[in-house]
Order: sequence, then C-alpha cells, then structure tokens
Amino acid sequence: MKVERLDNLFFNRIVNEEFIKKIKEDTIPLETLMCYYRCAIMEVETKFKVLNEQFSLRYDQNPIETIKTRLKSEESILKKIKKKKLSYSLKEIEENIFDIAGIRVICSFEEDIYLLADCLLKQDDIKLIEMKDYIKHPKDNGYRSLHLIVEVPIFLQNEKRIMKVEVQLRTIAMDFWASLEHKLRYKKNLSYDISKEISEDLLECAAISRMLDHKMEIIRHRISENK
Ligand code: 0O2
Repeated sequence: MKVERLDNLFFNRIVNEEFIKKIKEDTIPLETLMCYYRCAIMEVETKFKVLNEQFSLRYDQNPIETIKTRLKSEESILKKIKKKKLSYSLKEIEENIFDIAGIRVICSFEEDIYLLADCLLKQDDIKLIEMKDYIKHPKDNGYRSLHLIVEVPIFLQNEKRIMKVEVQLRTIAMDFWASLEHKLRYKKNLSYDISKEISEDLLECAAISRMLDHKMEIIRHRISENK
C-alpha cells in the first residue's frame, strides 16, 4: 500500500504536464531531423544513380551493383550518445553523430569505388568532411571499405539545410565478407581460443576476398585490352 502510494507520488511528479510538454517538444524536432536525414539520403542516392546511368551509357558498363540505404534507429542513436558521452540534444546529435544517414554503394570492381568517390566529391554541392580508406589500409580484422562523411544540401519549402551523410563504398567481395563478419561477430559465449581461431579464419577470408577482387580486375583489363 505504502509502495503503491510512493509509486503514484513518483508517477505524478514525473508525468506532469511539464514532462509531457518536454517529450512533445523533443519528439517533434527529432522526427523532423530524421525526415531531413531521409531527404539527404535521397539526394546522395540519386547522385550515385545518375552516375551509374551515365557510366552505363558512356562505357557500356554499370559500376554500381546495388545501393543500400539506412537511417540509424533511435536505439542506435541513443547507444552512440552514450558511447560518445554526449548530452541528449538535437544540436549535439547533429554535430557529433555523422552516420545517422547511411548509404552503402556496392561496386563491381575496386577501381570503380575510387572513380565513383572522385565523381561524387567533385560535385560542387558536396563537401568532404572525413575520409577513411579501409581499402588501402584495412582494419586489423581484415575489414575493407571506403568510408566518406559528406555534407549535402537539402532544399526545403523555405530553407536550405546542410546534412551529413555517411557513404560506404565496397565491392561485392568486401560486402560479402563484412556482412558475414557482422553476423558472426554477434555470436556470443565463445571461448578465448575459439574466438581467436575464428578471428584468424576471418582474416584469411578477408585476404581471399582481396585476392578475388584483384583477380577480377585483372580479368576485366585483359578483356578490355582485347576488345
Ligand atoms: P551500422 O549499423 O553498420 O551503422 P564512429 O562511427 O566514428 O563512432 P568508427 O568505428 O570510427 O565509429 O567508424 P568507422 O570505422 O567509419 O565504421 C563505422 C561503420 O563501418 C560501422 O557502422 C560498420 O557499418 C562499418 N564497419 C566498421 N568496421 C567494421 C568491421 O570490422 N566489420 C564490419 N562488418 N563492419 C564494420 P556501425 O556503427 O558499427 O553500425
């Protein structure tokens, strides 16, 4: 009975009108911000689709196999806020979390990755904020991809807004490795020895996928030289 009263007291204190107002004030801008990120994804996705079309006309080949997009979930944003020790404010989120809008471009060949990245970065409405080249410098576990953080403008009814988007460019082989490694990484309860062995195996698979990319590129060059 006493506990119930305390609960009620606590509930009434917390869930008062002011609290509800605060929740509403925070939720609407977050929804709006997420909508801006969705728009930014559309802008960058269109840029890659346009490049793919142009290359298919000009060189009779599509450098892009697939484009995947994703908006970071609120749960993942909260985890990142905690990891980066940020305060929960939209300003902090926008200024410190750069991968809320994510676009993954899966290419056929490694050289196409650099070609596409170059074409994107040459566009006068795109600003490069950060580049991580895990292709030239793979991570210790074997992970390879080219990561770009770019700023892109979105044009709204009465304003222009600059939004950040994370672009990951990979070959099919890099994506195959990363997707499986991501799934396997979350398998828990492995002993130290097994986990070490698995890491070594994954590193070996990464080396094979790298070799596969290079071999495919050599085949591509041989074919184009003999055309
Ligand atoms: P999700 O769900 O894929 O978005 P930061 O983003 O700055 O806090 P970090 O590690 O400096 O963290 O960023 P980095 O190196 O640019 O990598 C971020 C993203 O790259 C990850 O996103 C993965 O998508 C991918 N990635 C990086 N390293 C690996 C790896 O070893 N294996 C796999 N499979 N993917 C990797 P998130 O945030 O993990 O999640």
